[in-house]
Amino acid sequence: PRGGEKQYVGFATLPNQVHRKSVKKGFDFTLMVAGESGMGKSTLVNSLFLTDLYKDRKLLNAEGFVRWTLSL
Ligand SMILES: Nc1nc2c(ncn2[C@@H]2O[C@H](COP(=O)(O)OP(=O)(O)O)[C@@H](O)[C@H]2O)c(=O)[nH]1
Ligand SMILES: [Mg+2]
Repeated sequence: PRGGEKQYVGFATLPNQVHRKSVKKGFDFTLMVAGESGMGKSTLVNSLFLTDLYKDRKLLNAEGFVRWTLSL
């Protein structure tokens, strides 16, 4: 190919092909963030992915937690 054009065939470009396919089709992955409560884990993940991962989550109050634990 001429200078600057990307090559999509051939064994030598395998990493480029895999990268291109992942970007096009999407992929699943698991991320674990560990740390004390209030350290900024949720904020970090939300910032990285420009989203609000837990916007629908409701935190229970103390009474709710007791009832939830007893119901397990
Ligand atoms: N100053 C400062 N505050 C932060 C930062 N990241 C998060 N916070 C604040 O720290 C508090 C706890 O953050 P959160 O993401 O809920 O912590 P989590 O319990 O680890 O998930 C929130 O009030 C955030 O706004 C940071 O980088 N700097
Ligand atoms: Mg959190």
